Amino acid sequence: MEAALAAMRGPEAGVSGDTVAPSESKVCEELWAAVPGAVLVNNVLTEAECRILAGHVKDLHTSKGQCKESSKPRRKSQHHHPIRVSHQCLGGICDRLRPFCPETAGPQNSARLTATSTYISPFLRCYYYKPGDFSAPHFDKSFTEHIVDPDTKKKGRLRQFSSYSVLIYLTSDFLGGETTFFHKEGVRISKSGLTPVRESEGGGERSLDVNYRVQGKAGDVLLFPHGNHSGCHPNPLHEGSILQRGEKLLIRTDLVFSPSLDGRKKRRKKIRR
Ligand SMILES: O=C(O)CCC(=O)C(=O)O
Repeated sequence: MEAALAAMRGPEAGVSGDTVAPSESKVCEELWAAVPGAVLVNNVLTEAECRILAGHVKDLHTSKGQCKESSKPRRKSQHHHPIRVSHQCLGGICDRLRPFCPETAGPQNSARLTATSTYISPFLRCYYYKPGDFSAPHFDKSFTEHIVDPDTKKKGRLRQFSSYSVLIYLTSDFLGGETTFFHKEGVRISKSGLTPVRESEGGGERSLDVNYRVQGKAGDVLLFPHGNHSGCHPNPLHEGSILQRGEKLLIRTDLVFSPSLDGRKKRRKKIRR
């Protein structure tokens, strides 16, 4: 996986001489209206790159076996295995996606995208869905990293956090399996804050009101907001809808932001007032 990602170069060329020309998808205005902050970018990866990465995702699933339900169930279904790669191997995809990424964590949050080559989290969740598989409705959680005092081990200020999910679609030849966003007005949320209550009561996704469906194709990348940091876009309720035919493979990661000194000063001033 690491080598396949490292082989991806900047926007001008993919592997085996194929060129990529990432561009905002035609559906972007509609998508943004339904899910503020979301952007679908087409042609970020070439077909060859998708084939190679999909092969690695499948190998990972073969070597690690079936995804187990976690002992602390977060969702009814999870069809991914996580892996950690180096920041260096993500340089090519960072270059290709940069023009489509938000500068700050949210419209009213001044935290800035971390350095050019490290703003995509190297923690990758590799999904492999087969017919009948789905990811139940949920909210994505922001990861946070604090400065830790080396002596006391106490957590200090926030060093960085994620506020966007990144879905890299690797296959197209499937039916169903959309990334579906729901209206969340009136939906009761579980104590964890990550799933609707109805899911655990057995109602499932069928009781939710669909807001927008994204049918990602191989090479497309979907960015959408997540977490609950102040000043960020609302966190959309979504699912990986049930796959009817074929195989859906994708890699999910996050965009990472660093709180700006300015933002911290402003917050301190507000507190003092
Ligand atoms: O499979 C999908 O389309 C969605 C995956 C998902 O919901 C997630 O990674 O948070």
